[in-house]
Amino acid sequence: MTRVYLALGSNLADPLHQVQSALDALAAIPATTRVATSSLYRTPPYGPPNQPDYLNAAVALETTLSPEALLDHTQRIELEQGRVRKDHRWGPRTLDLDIMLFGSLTLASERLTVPHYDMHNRAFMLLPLLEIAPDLRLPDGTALAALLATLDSSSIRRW
Ligand code: PH2
Ligand code: MG
Ligand code: MG
Repeated sequence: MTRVYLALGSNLADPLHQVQSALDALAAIPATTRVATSSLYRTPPYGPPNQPDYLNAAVALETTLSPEALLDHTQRIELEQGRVRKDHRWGPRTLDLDIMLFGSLTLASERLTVPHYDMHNRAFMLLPLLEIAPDLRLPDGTALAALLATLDSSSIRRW
């Protein structure tokens, strides 16, 4: 069993509905249990500012799947919920499911980089994660709480 932490994000097509559907779909992934879910947060867009606020949350899973097999499922769920891959970086999306951490694994493959390549700069990922894993350390030993303390979380609200 591996403990996995996912980041959920949505800022299109009724984000609350998107995230609630995603929570059900994540709980239904084979060989996987959803063991914790954070509160839902409203966060200003990181990147291009001309897009709606995001709904962000974090989820903990226990799984026996490989990282790639889990990624197959999270990408399937994104597509089932109407995700359209666009060229522009950090643009709006119906549903984004990002693997932040996969146990203590460090991995950089064509398809997947864990820990998430930019999570250390994103309070909208770290704050929900800290809520469900207050004592968590990243694979390099950094305490999550110390990392979040370096960022400005003042614009994050409850959804
Ligand atoms: N995701 C992005 C780009 N910008 N901003 C917020 N607030 N929340 C997100 O989930 C987010 C973002 C690309 O994945
Ligand atoms: Mg993504
Ligand atoms: Mg993302």
